[in-house]
Amino acid sequence: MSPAPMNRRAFLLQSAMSAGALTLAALAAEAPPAAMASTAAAASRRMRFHGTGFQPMIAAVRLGETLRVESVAARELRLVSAPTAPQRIARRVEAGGSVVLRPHTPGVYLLYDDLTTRFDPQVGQVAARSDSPFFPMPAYAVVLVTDRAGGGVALTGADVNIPDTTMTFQPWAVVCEAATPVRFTNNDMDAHVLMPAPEPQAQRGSFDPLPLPAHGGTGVVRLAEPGLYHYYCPVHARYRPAEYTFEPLRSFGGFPFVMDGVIAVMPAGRRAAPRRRS
Ligand SMILES: [Cu+2]
Repeated sequence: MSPAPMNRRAFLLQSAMSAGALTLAALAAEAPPAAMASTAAAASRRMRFHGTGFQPMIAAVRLGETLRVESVAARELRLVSAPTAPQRIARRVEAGGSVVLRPHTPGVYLLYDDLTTRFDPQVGQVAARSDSPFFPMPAYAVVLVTDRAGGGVALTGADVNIPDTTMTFQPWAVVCEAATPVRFTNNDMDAHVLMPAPEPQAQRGSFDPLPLPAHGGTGVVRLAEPGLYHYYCPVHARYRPAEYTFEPLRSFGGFPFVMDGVIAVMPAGRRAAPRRRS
C-alpha cells in the first residue's frame, strides 16, 4: 500500500500553512513588544555628507527607525540608491540641508552621490565618475535595514570570490547568519588582504587581517555579532580620513573600483521574512 496521495495532500496543506505562518511571522516581527516600541519609535540614525564622502560610511537601521542624512558640504548632494537596493531612494539635499529617510523594506542599501559617483552593474559596486573633481574617490555609504528584531534580510551565499578580471570582491555584499563562515577565494594573480574598514571605529578588530595568497588562496571570516561590517584590501585601497571615503590605488588592476565589500550579519536561527511580492 502506498501512502503517497495522503502525503502529497498533507505536504500541500503543510506548505500552505507554513507560507501563512511565515507571512504572520513577518507581520509579527514588525510589531515588537511594547517595551521596545517606545525606544524604536524615537530612534534615529545620523549620517553626514562631507562633499567627498559620508561619515559614518555604514549604518544599521531597523524598520520604524529613521536615518537623517545631513549635508555639511558646500554643494548639492544627489543621494541615490544602487539598483541592487530593495527600495529606490532618490533624494536631493541642498548644501547644508538634510533629509530623513524612512526605509520600509529590509535589505542592503548601497547609497551614493550621483553627481560624483556611478554604479557599475557588472562589478556590482560604485566608482567615482571620471569627471568628478574627487576622482578616483567615490562618495558612498551602505545602510543595512532590518526588521525590528535586527533580522529579516534574505540570506545570500557565503562564498566571496576575487576574479582575476576585475580584482574586486564578488559578490560585493554578503548577507549571512551570525557565526556563518564566510569563505574568500582569491583567484587573482596578486595577493590580497582582508581587513575591517578603519571607520567606524567600532568595527576595528572585528576580525584579524586575513591574507589571501594569489592563485587560489582562501580564508574564512566568522562574525558572531549581528550588524553590518565593511571590509577592504589595504594593499589596493586606502581610507582617507579627511575625505571620509576610500581611495583605490592606481597600481591596482581593478582601478578605479575600491577593493572593498560588506557583510551583513543576521541573528542566527531566524528565518528571513519572505518578500511581500515576488
Ligand atoms: Cu588587494
